[in-house]
Amino acid sequence: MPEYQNIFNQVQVQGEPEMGMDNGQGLIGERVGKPFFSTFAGWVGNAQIGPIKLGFFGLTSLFTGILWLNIIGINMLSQVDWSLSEFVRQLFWLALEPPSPEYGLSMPPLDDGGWYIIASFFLLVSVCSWWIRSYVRAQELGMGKHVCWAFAAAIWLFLVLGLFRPILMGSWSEAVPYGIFPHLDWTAAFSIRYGNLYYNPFHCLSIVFLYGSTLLFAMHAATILSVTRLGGDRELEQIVDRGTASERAALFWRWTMGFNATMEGIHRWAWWFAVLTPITGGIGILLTGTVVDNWFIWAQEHHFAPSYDGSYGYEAYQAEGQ
Ligand code: 07D
Repeated sequence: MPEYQNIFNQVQVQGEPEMGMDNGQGLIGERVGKPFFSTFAGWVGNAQIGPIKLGFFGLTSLFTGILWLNIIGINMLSQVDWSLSEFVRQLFWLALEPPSPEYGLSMPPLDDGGWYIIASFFLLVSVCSWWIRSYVRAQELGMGKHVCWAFAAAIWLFLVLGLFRPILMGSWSEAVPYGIFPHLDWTAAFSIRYGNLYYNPFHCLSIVFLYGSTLLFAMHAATILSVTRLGGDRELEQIVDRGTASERAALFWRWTMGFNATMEGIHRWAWWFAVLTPITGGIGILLTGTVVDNWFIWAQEHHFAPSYDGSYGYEAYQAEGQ
């Protein structure tokens, strides 16, 4: 009887559903849904689906999240005269836009950003409830709070984009529109309006950590997969029964680049790289328009971008001011 599964071993063992530890807190009764098995899920992870524990914050999060999505969808439908086929055809271009600038931080009419504010309020409640849920779930299982704090880093960038920066700029019109292409157009317009975001050093840092995360993820995943035939993916055995797998993996990197992470340390590298992506990104966005009005000129002032012959950029800007 095979006792272990991975992506290369598609023999899926199915028995009584695993209900997990109760941790002495009587949690089992609060979980909902009759567990079932999915062969497809088993190919990419664990074959058992459910039960799930929703609780107060889970339900609040789902409820407000669905409200947010529906307010956006119904507004978009109204923009195409309630035609379902046009809604589908134009979906990628449709948007629920933030209020016009003249309303500042006041409540605008429903059809000029009012629905956007209401939808955003529900999204805020939804995301925060999901964060609380991640904290409480970890607490009840006696775990560390690493997932919650990593999620909080993403929420920091989300709050900077939709709440903190608009408040500092004095207008909800600064927030990001809801819509597939419209939110991408917003990033391009934002970049151009503030003199090219590539010259924002925090955008640079955020990209370093974003790309760095993918590189680390690939290195770690490849390292572990390359020693699965020696049991390297069997995490419990690797801890209690030291074998040749992770030692060999570690040696590979020490011989390849002179340094190797440890089994614990590699996960700290991964956590910090991932978390620093939105932390640095949020700092960059918060500074844009509030402290720095033009990143290209900022970069020229700090000898980070070249000034060329003075016919444009910083020199031209200074000459204009005289
Ligand atoms: C967005 C925030 C957390 C999200 C949460 C989720 C819901 C509900 C709904 C399931 C990801 C909320 C929940 C919405 C879900 C359902 C139904 C995290 C987010 C909590 N850039 N750029 C970054 C690159 C350019 C611009 C970061 C590269 C141009 C702007 C990242 C390039 C322009 C902003 C990055 C490039 C421009 C960014 C995002 C290349 C014009 C930001 C990090 C190669 C297009 C954001 C400082 C992240 C930022 C950002 C990468 C180019 C504009 C590193 C690789 C020059 C306006 N860019 N960018 O983790 O932080 O996002 O900037 O050209 O605001 Mg950029």
